[in-house]
Amino acid sequence: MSRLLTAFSVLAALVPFAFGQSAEWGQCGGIGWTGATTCVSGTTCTVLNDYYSQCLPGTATTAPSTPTSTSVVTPSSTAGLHTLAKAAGKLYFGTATDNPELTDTAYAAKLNDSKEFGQITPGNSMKWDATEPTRGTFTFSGGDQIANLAKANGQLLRGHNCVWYNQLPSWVSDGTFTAADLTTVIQNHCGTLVGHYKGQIYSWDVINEPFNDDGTWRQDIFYNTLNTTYVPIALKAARAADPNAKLYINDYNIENTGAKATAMLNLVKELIADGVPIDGVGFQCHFIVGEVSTSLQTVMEQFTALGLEVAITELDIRMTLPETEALLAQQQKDYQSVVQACMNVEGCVGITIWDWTDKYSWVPSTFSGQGAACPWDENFAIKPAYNGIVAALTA
Ligand code: 9MR
Repeated sequence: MSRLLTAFSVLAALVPFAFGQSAEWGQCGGIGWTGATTCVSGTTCTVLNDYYSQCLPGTATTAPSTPTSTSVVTPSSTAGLHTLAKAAGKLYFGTATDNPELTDTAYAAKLNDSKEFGQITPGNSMKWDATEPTRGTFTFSGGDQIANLAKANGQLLRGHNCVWYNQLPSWVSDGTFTAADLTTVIQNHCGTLVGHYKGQIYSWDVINEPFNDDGTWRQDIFYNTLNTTYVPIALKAARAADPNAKLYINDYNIENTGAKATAMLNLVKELIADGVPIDGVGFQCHFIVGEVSTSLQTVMEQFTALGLEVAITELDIRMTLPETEALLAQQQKDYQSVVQACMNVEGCVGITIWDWTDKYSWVPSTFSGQGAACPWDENFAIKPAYNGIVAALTA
């Protein structure tokens, strides 16, 4: 390995500009890497592991050293995560994906492996901006691509999502609506979207992220125009459009007991009391290494006690880079404990990770300096986290 790196450095030194320079956060070295090995000014090429060096902000105080992390990880089971989840009585182990990634053939090959993933969620292509960019004009090509993939692979499909404050086209987010008008807009959007995929979807995130972290309602176009009534309006439209799809409300930071989880519980109780269709609550589980919820099982049980199902819908566990052996070991424990919480709750139907590889994780572009949140690394090699999941699925 050090011989490889040395050869690389010599080559890079001889032709310093031959490959151009990598951008901040870009790759700048590692086994098999043939791109740029120098970084733009203000960043330093830092060895994160044998396979990946990255342009991190700042100037190096010492030369990059031989990495201590990432010995090759041997899977503790080769059965596949979905196969193990099924054997343990769950409906699925799945992953989010996104349309641009599907042109990466090595990525697609793993995604299509239904032993590993028995369920997929489109990360973006069923959202409002993608499906109804102008009022009354629907475009389903991106969503259809993922739906067709799920069908071809025999994977369950999770619809994501009907009503969310984010990724709205401006005609919705900046529109001026009467309550009656926005009611029609929501009914038409949810009805047409859910209706288009009728019979193809296991569950829909009908409502996504309705609450602020303090448990108050998020002030968006829907709440500001319709107060809380937008929730039953959307759920009823979805039910009418596909009576067999499980209808969910999905959110983050409801994984710990507290104001936000309580707000969700109260909403669900009210919906049930009012006879509004609601089948499940999704726990996104975007966590940080060393800080995963310790009350996830307890909160989930509060919802299953009401007769609902629950699911882990967007699991990833990020860390401050660079990754180290210690962080990866903690991440393994964290993945194990989160998956174990679902295993311990009968009504927790399955677990979805928010993409399986660090190569396509949303984390680095959202949280500067953080990443490595997925169970597979950027080169599609499993990380210790994978064995943490296996341990929970086979406990
Ligand atoms: O993974 C999605 C990413 O590609 C988008 O840029 C982002 C924009 O908001 O949305 C990401 O997915 C989010 C999901 O739809 C809802 N929960 C949080 C997810 C991560 O941001």
